[in-house]
Amino acid sequence: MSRLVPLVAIALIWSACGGGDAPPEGSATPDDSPGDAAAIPRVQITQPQDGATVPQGPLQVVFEVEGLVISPAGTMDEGTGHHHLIVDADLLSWTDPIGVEEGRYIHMGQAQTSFTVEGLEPGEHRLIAVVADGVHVPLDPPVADTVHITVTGATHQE
Ligand SMILES: [Cu+2]
Repeated sequence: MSRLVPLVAIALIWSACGGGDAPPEGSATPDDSPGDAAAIPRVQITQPQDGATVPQGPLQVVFEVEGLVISPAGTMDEGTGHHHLIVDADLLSWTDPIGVEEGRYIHMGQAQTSFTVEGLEPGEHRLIAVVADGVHVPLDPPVADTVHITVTGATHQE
């Protein structure tokens, strides 16, 4: 019976974002574009940088992409997606919609390119950026980045 829980969660995410009944179009696109390696989409967390030590307090996380267009949730055009930030948690699936959990699984559904994380305790933390499509399914091939940071407890000690 526990299988029902994730299904319900997915259904809620779907309806909450105005997802309609767009049919999947898995194999409709012929792969006739070899030599496109330079255009592979990528995302990078540009702030904070990997390995950074930051003071405790609100932390602005900034995302930059190449090779795709950041669009609001619900947009299903090819080559578009929106940012997701996963704080101290794992991406649970590359093929299912990313869930919503305050402070852990965060959707930038209005095409934001930064997000301010609050409440990080002193210590090590991991931030994962994932770009997903209009219904929150991670892009294929994956567009993701991970940074590890350390939050210090002592602020303004200079
Ligand atoms: Cu999303």
